[in-house]
Amino acid sequence: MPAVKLTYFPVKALGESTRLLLAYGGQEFEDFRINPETWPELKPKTPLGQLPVLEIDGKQYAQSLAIGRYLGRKYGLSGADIGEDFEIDQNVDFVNDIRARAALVHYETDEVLKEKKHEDFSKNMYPAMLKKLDEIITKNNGHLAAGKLTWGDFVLAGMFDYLKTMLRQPQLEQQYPSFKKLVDGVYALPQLAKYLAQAPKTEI
Ligand SMILES: N[C@@H](CCC(=O)N[C@@H](CS)C(=O)NCC(=O)O)C(=O)O
Repeated sequence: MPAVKLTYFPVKALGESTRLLLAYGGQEFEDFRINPETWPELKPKTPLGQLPVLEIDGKQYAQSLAIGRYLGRKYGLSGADIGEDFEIDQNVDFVNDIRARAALVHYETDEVLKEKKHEDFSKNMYPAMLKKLDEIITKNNGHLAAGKLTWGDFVLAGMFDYLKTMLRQPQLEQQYPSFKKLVDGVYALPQLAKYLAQAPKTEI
């Protein structure tokens, strides 16, 4: 078995999909949750100056979605053909668009502007995007794409708590039960049980 290490901060956010996919694939890995204080020292040694970074037998892989796509192919969680692969990429990118917009607000340092953006996005952007995501999942038998379990489901499940926090919608799953069903379905996969039993519990 290859030597595998996943380096990320001590949260789920953009790192959890990789942890879940590795667990699903039955891959033993070092789950290295770096102390943010020591990050500046490691940053220049990573491919893009960002985390997560997956290391397989000494080779480093960056970008959480590219890693998800790669592990999805490896563990039989990609599309049956290039059409399905496209659909997975498209819908994963859409989820990532929602995350990126919410992150624009969440990481805004000007508090006045932050609240203004939150109000604007909550009124003019999030509702339509979340409704569309609900439609996509409903159309795909409770999955993100291709009507079946794919690596895209792991992306949404892994970042779900982070997304809810950034959207400031702790009750999001009550409004959209389809989201909860998808996320719960991933976390209930028997292949993940061992990882989840020992993984630190984090809010995001
Ligand atoms: N598109 C990248 C985004 C990675 C990213 O923004 N990582 C953040 C943590 S969530 C990070 O490394 N921040 C520290 C820094 O940029 O120095 C991905 O999906 O992997």
